[in-house]
Amino acid sequence: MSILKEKLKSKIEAWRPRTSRLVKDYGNVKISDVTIEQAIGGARGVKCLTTDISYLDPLEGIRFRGYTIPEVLEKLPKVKAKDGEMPYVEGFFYLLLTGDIPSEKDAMDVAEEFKKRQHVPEYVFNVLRAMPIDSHPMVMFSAGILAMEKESVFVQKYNEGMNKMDYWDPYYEDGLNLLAKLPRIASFIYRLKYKNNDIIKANPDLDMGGNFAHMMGIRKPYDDVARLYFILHSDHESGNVSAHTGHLVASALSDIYYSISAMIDGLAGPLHGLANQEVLRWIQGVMDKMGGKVPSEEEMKKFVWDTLNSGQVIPGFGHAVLRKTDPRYMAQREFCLKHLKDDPIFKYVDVLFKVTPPILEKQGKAKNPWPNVDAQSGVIQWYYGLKEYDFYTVLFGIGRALGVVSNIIWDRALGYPIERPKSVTTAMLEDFAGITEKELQTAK
Ligand code: AMX
Repeated sequence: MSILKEKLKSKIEAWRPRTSRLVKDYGNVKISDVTIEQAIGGARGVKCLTTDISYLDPLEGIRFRGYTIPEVLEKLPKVKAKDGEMPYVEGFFYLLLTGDIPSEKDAMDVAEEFKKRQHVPEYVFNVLRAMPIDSHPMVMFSAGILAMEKESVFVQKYNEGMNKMDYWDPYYEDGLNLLAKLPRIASFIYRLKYKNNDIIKANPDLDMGGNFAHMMGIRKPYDDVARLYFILHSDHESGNVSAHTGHLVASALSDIYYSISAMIDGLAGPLHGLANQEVLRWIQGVMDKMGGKVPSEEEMKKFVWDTLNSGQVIPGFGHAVLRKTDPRYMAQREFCLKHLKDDPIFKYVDVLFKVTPPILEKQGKAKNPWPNVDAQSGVIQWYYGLKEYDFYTVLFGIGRALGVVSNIIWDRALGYPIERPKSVTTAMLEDFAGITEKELQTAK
């Protein structure tokens, strides 16, 4: 058994009594109320999911297994490659799954596991080649993942008959098999779609981030960009659309391939992961109008107001939970200030950072006027030559899969049941509100 799996097994065994005790002895303790606004408004703030992989504080931002982003970047084993300053993604996955900071040996052991599992069956590429070349890359990514469903170890073991307590094991096998293949599938889509089908073979000596950069055909330090990007986008607790979708689908014991394909579909919405491509599209629109010149603050304010006045959102700003600047934004901003501070698009992003929050505050609608992760990520990709911005959400998807796979393995390990919240009707809500039949008739 690998170091990671051995460690995970002991963690699961130690954790199970805590969950069982809470359900058995304290199951009736109330942790949240639900208002009518929450029942209609997307369950915002209702505490009804459990995860230990990450926690999102509205003011502090995300912590992965209790560690802030700067702590994660500082504590995890760093890539030894020349000029590398980012940690191994594989070591980060060890942290997500076990809750412990890995030693370098632990991280390298996971990297070896990923290398062993990275081969993608040829039929996946055939499926992708058969799709219309103008399909959105997120559609292709989701389809490529789903095409591999027949490889599921869980389905095979389940059909043979297995104990519920052991479900996590084949989910772990499926999860690692899938994660190891995602960079290959994603880079294949990129090269097929945008680089004239000039596919670059994997380099078995490289780690996940390094190999991804190699297969994309983008030079250093893009390997570090990939590592940072995958880590930052991995997890944002359980309630966001992509994480929740993955968890929900897997709760029906649909295997990892179904769950992660569905997760990708949820991520593809413009209010969620697609916002990173929308940010670049918005900036490009402004650039066209400005003839490439960096707008002054006054000029940028006008563009922001024009977008708002036409009833559209400013992509990359606002958040359902956060109430301050996203630390994932800040980590990428720091990277930009170090590596590309004179880049024209970074200057656009910088001016937007200054002018947008006060405008959103003045407009008074958005509960959080501050930038989120997506406001900054596209500019880095663009700078390193990845200018096909409809591909950006695929990068987000690779990262998000790390967190969602970790969550799903733990869901099965702790025996979380099939998810089934309860709906009510509008009439029931009116009844809760004490609105009488007479009032309803008068309102007509
Ligand atoms: N620009 C303009 N209006 C905004 C806004 C923005 N960036 N953010 C929120 N608002 C508006 C909402 O559309 C809503 O308007 P309405 O009352 O007319 O429907 C109002 O402010 C209240 O919304 P909220 O409670 O502050 O936000 P929410 O929880 O409903 O939605 C989010 C959160 C992220 C979808 C929203 O802020 C948004 O649309 N942002 C722009 C898209 C974006 O950047 N998405 C990426 C988020 C991060 C991620 O998941 N990757």
